[in-house]
Amino acid sequence: MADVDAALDAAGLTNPHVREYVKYWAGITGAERVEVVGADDDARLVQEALDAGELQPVTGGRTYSRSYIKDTARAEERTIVATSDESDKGLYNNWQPSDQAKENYLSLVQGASEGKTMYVVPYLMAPQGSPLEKFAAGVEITDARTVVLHMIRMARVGVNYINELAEPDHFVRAVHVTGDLPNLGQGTPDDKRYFYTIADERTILHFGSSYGGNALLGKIAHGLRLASYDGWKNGFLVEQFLLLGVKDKQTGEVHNIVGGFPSASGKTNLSMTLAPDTLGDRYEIEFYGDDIAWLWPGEDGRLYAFNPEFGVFGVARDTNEKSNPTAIDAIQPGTGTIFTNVAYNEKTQEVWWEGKTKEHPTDLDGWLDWKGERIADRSPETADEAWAHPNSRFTTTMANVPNLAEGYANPAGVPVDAIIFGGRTRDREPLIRSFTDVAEGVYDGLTLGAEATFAADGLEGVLRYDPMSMRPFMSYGEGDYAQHWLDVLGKTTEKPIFAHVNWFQRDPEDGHFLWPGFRENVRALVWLIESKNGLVKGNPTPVGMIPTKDELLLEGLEIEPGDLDTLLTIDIERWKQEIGYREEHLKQFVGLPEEIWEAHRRVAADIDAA
Ligand code: GTP
Ligand code: SPV
Ligand code: MN
Repeated sequence: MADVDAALDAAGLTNPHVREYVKYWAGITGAERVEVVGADDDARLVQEALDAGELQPVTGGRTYSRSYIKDTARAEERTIVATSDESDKGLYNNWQPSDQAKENYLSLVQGASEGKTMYVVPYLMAPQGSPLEKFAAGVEITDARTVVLHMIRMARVGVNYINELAEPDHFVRAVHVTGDLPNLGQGTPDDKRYFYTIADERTILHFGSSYGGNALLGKIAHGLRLASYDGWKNGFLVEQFLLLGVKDKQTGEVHNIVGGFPSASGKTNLSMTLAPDTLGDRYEIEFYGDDIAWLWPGEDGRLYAFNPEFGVFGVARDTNEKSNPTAIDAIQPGTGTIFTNVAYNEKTQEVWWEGKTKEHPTDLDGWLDWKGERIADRSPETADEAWAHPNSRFTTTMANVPNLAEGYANPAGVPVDAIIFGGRTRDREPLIRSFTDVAEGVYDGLTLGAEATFAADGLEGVLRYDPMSMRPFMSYGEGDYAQHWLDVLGKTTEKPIFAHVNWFQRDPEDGHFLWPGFRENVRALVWLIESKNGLVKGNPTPVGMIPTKDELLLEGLEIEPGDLDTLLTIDIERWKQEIGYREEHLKQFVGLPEEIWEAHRRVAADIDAA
């Protein structure tokens, strides 16, 4: 048994409630040692992980980690929100009574960390001094050293964040036990993985993974899922949103945009992007956040937002000098980046993923694929398999992001000028359409329909609705969620503009993307801001304003004229069909506010009349 008191004393962890919580779980899991960690421990822990073979070295002081082969993405069907109130049950949150969840968890983790170290990771998911700081403190306990190293990059980590809480008992208890990964029956009827959020007790209990959102509990489980429940009860919104500023270098004006796109649909890329060369003299994108935003009505009547995270857990695939030079800079030698499930060269200590370069390295010597298998030994049958897992990622801390906004850590947050939704939609959705009515904006978010991606196990390509991009992170009922959105925005006097964007429309014949995407997406954002400022009029349609060709800044854009025409028009027949699908979708939500139904009927009637 670990001498928990000695470990907590040595680290100067004085908060009595945290001490009690750590002791309780050390007893249950049977951890052999307890160690409190902070950001200062990073270099030592990296070295320990290298020595133990948990990480491999990558040139320039970076590292590589390979997760268990069946543990490479979030497992949505194993993710459960539990509370003591059955009216919290929604369509998507896999609700369970909390007693049942806690009992099952206790049986799973009894003695499960025997012989291991239990790391205690105190963290804060907010800029210090924020009005929402009260909801941001947490303590993850984990039996995986690589999880600690990710947390240090992704969150503010240190004992100071929990020793002096105004309410010492008000922190999130986040328990992570890895489990015996090769024997958990992943994806079988006897699956032993459970990822619980006990929302009304501010407790997270995860078992059976050491990957991403399943294991770095500050990020998705606290920062998104649990915090959205806190937000519902306390008057703020918590969303899977990027947060960026569009800076006009000529006038010095900055307009801030939040964007909800489902997992692996372009939030990191957009928030880190550079304006295309032909617009670069005029516009600049400032990075605040790429995955989560907390939003609240400010005293001046505007909507405010901040990013609770401290780093970026970005999809590696197709990240290259052309698509995202900023991201490439953020993962250079000297950044301390951890690469996960990409291909690795054990001789040269380099990494590679699909789309990093056009062709994979020609000299196969030393290369291992994401499963750790030697590429040079592949058989003709496996020769064409991807080298990197599609959900392979890089983890880098915020300070490495070259376009980081100066005020990213400002506790006051930034005012939000626009809210955009988007996803992978192969037809129907134009490049961008904008609207100003709040109910219509919320309605649009609730009916966000997109193709699922590889960021969740086994779902790639399935068309599904993903309200506000929150489907996997929803913590309470959708009707209440919609009402909460209306309430929060109802408290603002200066409303943001809304837009729906789509970078992923395809040619029905050959499947190519009609829009070149990536840096070119800035053109659509600039149009949106000009439209908010009344500088462009747009072309009115039943589903919002879309840009005319003259209004979009097209200089230097390479695109087929026919493709551009398709991107800027509405297929009314296809939209009529969509309205029927939406009706079925929205009917599933218990207690959907009448305002949302009214918005739906208005849009439907306008489409019918078109
Ligand atoms: P999560 O971290 O899972 O929430 O994902 P995300 O929304 O931040 O997605 P990210 O920016 O990492 O992009 C996911 C994938 O989409 C990557 O492989 C990108 O290369 C690709 N992608 C991003 N933007 C575009 C775009 O404008 N066009 C095209 N064709 N692909 C894009
Ligand atoms: C997502 O899947 O939306 C992510 C990555 O941001 S993970 O942390 O694995 O959830
Ligand atoms: Mn995400």
